[in-house]
Amino acid sequence: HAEDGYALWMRYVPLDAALADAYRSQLGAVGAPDQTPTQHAAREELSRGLAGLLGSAPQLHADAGVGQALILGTPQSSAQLAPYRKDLESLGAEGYLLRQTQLGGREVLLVAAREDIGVLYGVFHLLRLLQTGVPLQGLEVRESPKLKLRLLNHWDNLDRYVERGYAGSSLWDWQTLPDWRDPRYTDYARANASLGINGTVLNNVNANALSLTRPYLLKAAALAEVFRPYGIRVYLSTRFSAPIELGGLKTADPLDPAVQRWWRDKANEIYALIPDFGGFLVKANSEGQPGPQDYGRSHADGANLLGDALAAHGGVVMWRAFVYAHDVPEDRTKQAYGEFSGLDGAFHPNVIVQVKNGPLDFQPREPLHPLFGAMPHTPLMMELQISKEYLGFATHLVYLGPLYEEVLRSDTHARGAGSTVARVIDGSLDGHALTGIAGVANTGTDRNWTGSHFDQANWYAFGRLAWNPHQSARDIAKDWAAMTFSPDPAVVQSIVGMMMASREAAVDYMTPLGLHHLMARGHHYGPGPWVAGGPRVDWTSVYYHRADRDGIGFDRTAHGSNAVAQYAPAVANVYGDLEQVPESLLLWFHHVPWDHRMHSGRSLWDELVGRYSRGVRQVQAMQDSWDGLKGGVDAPRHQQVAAFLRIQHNEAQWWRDASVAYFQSLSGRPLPAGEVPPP
Ligand code: GCW
Repeated sequence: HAEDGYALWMRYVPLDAALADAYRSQLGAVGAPDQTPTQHAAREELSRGLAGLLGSAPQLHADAGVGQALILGTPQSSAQLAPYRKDLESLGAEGYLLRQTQLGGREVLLVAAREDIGVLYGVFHLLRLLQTGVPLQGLEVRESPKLKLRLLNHWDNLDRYVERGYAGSSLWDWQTLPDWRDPRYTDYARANASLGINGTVLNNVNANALSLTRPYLLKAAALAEVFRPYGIRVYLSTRFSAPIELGGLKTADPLDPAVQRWWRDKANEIYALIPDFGGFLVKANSEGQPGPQDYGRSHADGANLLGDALAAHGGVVMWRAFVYAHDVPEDRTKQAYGEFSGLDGAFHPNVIVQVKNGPLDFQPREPLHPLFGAMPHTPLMMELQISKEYLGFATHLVYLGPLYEEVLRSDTHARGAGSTVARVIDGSLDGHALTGIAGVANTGTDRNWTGSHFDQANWYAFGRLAWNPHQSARDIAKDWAAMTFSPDPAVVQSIVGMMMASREAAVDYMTPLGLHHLMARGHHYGPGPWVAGGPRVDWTSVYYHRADRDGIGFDRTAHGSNAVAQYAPAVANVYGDLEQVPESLLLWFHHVPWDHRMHSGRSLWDELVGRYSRGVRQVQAMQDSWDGLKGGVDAPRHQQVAAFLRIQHNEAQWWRDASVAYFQSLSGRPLPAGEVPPP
């Protein structure tokens, strides 16, 4: 059923007749080798796509020959592509070329690559062009990924509960693996390959050591086999204390030879079962997880222990920088930098440090993480959250493309202006070959994969930006809307308009002007700016907003926690200066009196209330746009999105009213006229 969302952006529904005719004449007979599983996958996808879009499957020939209009392959697999060997070499192991050219006096379209996986990526690219109605005349596309590791991180537990997951249970049915390979695993691999995602960490970073036992490794090996033709490697989150829990050792001290031997043996066992195993992801000494500091060792000691165990096999360690201690001596946003910046250069070559986009925790808006640009001798990858833990779960329509784009384009100034986060993680700023990005997956067993139709866009946008972090969130939204809903330009325009405004709307009705972590305790859904007390001060809201009768905001300037000093001077000077800080981050960095004059001329208090109201109005505007799409979008999906928007509208008002009432109890100021309707 094309309307239930299962097909994601690979719906391949019939194109407009004139367009289909034009394409058909250019794509009739196809030469595509069928010797390897990846070649097979490319043929299958092409057939499926063309059959759906054009109404008839192409004639597929295993040998490229005369008269074929479309030729798929590598210089090895297709003799006709041999002259392109040098050119294709330059595109690397995963790159590809789409080119319309003359061959034997005839027009042909080439989907060519150095390796089979590039051909599969090229097929997905070609199908995207057809789905979005791009003419093939004179086509010349040269693509290769800007990042090496393009990964999903699943926070999936072995009992199939997904931590911070809002789309059902884990896709991995551990109980029936390895014998039963749910066809959905293949569709998962297709979806990822369509974006160029080339790895998946199967289990939660809050890891259960059992995932490293033989029965679970056999299950992971079965998944790896399903994913392999699609260029996707399997990785595992590891529990640092596994040598104790599984190996019966007395310690997990990284400098202990028995511990080192245990990890080496474990790595050997894994690679015997999964020869292309990707490596380990580790959360250590954070939120109660075990780690090297338990033995007085550093993060580098811990990471290098695992790195050394994997090195002989070509595996990598992704060591997370999301750490904070139990006793909070100071501003929590400063802790990761405090623990890691001094270790720059101390990590072994197959270790990469995985840093969240911002210094706190996946808030609707955060400044860039200060570690970006601060560790030039260490490869850093970025972790984004696709699952909307702090952004209304799967119910609220919030397109995260603009959030991702904002951090990627943020300038660290580490090597002067233009030292963007994108250039830190693509390795170009400091000359690193090991590069990467990870997204915390939003997938689950829900029929539509992500819990809502629009949350598919966040998986999509993450994947496209992982391939090339310099792309535009708006362009990506256009492709997604055309492929997922309708290529009709009016429909696309309206949907893209909704998507592009949606993130700022959520910021406005949840945490405007740089406020953060005001969600209800624990589950993080709905407002809780009053949350105080409890086990940890940095799990409360009052710790972050610091509102009182005089003002609001967290002073992170030199007069306060001085978190600004963790940034390069050019950045610190802007953020630390009340006159220069962007208003979007004002209360992240400053404690400001309620009567402070804002750019609008209004007082901070009036502006704050105004932002909450603007967020609600924006949701209303999304509802209006969506109502206008009745008939342009199929009824089942239209109805569900409309219902979710009603929920979002109610809850945006809930956020506004609860937040404004709470802050008013502190500010003691009247509501500005016309902003909040009387109850
Ligand atoms: O965002 C917080 C989440 C935790 C998560 C942690 C982390 C996996 O609330 O659920 O644990 O971050 O990233 O480790």
